[in-house]
Amino acid sequence: MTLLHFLIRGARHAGAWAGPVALLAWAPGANAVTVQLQAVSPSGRPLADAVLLLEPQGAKAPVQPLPRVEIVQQGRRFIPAVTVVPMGTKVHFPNQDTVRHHVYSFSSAKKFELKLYVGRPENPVEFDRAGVVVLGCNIHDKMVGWVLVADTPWYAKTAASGHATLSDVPPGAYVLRSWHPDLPAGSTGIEQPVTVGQVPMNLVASLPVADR
Ligand SMILES: [Cu+2]
Repeated sequence: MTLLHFLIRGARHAGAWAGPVALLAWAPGANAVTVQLQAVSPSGRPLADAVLLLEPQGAKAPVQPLPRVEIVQQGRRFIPAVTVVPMGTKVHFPNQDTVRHHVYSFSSAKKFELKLYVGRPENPVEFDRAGVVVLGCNIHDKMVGWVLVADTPWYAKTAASGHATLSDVPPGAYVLRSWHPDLPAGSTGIEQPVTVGQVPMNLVASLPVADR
């Protein structure tokens, strides 16, 4: 019996048969685990606003767009500065300043512009490709923000302590992709292979950002 046959038989016995073989790994699993992550600089300084993605090395897992996400313009800033969303999410860009903004991105993952506006633009922007989207404003050069578009359901942004938690991660082989705004422009993050087992685990992502 091949390994594949063994896996299918095992899944059938467990009542987890979910259709195509490629989706087997993502059938709801009782043995999914919690993964605790911390992002740090080379000297060990905790990094806030890092984005950590666990990307399956095999078949992709389906992602569910989030229903309501906003990136506010306030005080001539994007708030939050870093946003991570699953692919397909529509993001609103309400301007709460009295000055007009002209939000745009030239990034390959999403090119768009919201021409000079105040208040709430009628239409949200759909982020339909995975990658790093850099936000700017045509009027205010110093305004910068980032949208990380995830092609995996296991994504998180670190808190001030550098920590983040991913829940319900099925055991398997992954790439941990770690990104932070202080990485060189154009970086899509640092990749490291990771194996998730049957028990909760802790991972540290060391990011080559300059220490301030
Ligand atoms: Cu502006």
